[in-house]
Order: sequence, then C-alpha cells, then structure tokens
Amino acid sequence: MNKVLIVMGSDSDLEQMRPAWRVLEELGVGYEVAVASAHRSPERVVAMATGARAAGYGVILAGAGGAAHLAGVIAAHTTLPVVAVPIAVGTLGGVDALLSAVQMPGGVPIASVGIGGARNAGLFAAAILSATDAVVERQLGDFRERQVAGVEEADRRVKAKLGG
Ligand code: RP5
Repeated sequence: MNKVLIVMGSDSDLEQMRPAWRVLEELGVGYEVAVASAHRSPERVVAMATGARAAGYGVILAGAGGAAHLAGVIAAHTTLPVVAVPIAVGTLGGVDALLSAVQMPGGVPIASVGIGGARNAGLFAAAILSATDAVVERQLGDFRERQVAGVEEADRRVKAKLGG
C-alpha cells in the first residue's frame, strides 16, 4: 500500500505527466506508469483499478485530457484515493478535463490538481501515503525543508541583484 499507480489516457500525455514520477523519484516513493484509456480500452482500465489495492498501490493518479473521465471510471472500480491530472489538450486547453474532474457527481469522489499539475499530483500522492508510512513522511519533511532553503536562496539572489 505504499506505491503510486500513475495511469494516463494516451501516450500523448507522457510529457505532461512526467513531473509526477520525477517528484516521486525525488522522494523515494515507488510507482508504476501505465497507459489505459477509459473509452478506448475500458476493460484494461477496469482490470487495473480493480486490482490496484491488491497490487500494493495506496493511491492512483489519472492523467487525461478532453472529457477526462479516466479518473472517474477508475474511482468507480476501487475505493483507493484517485487524483485527476487534467491534461491541456485540444480546443479547450484542459478546461474541459478540469471541469469533468472537479464536477464529479456525488457518491464516487475524486480529487483533482490544476491543469498540468502533475508535479503537485505526485506530491499529493506522497502526502496521502505519508499518513501511514513514516519513511515517506520523513522524505516529504526533508523536501519541504529544501524548498524553504530554495526560497531563502532566491531572496538572497534578488537582494544581490537589486543591490539591497
Ligand atoms: C484523452 O484524449 C487522452 O488522455 C489525451 O489527453 C487525449 C488525446 O489522446 P490522443 O488522441 O492523443 O491519443 O483520452
């Protein structure tokens, strides 16, 4: 229950989803990446979602563009937490995917990050796992400390540049 399953609807989503596993690698969290489409390969999506808990996953990230029903369909077949990553594609630029994720009708909730928010989705997945995994909790704490140090460094750079 300490791994993250990352599903994307198409290989065209790959580059927008990559930040999710990049940050999981940074945190030392295990993950697996798969392509499965809610409308083009529905049986594969159902099999993945149904078997995810037994396979040791504690959270599922679902990246998709357009109508983006992938996260909702996955959530319909598992009680694990599912986080949608709306992908920016097509004429509506990801707004369609965002709205379809955040407007899930009652009963089978999913969470969603913003359009193109794969890195935040990875961080959020780690936060979910950290509730029951002390190693991930520590890694996330260290990550936050590095982030604080980064902001302080940026502050020094700006002051140096402005001669303050
Ligand atoms: C969605 O449709 C995918 O997640 C992707 O974002 C979008 C376009 O897919 P392709 O036509 O590029 O395969 O299902």
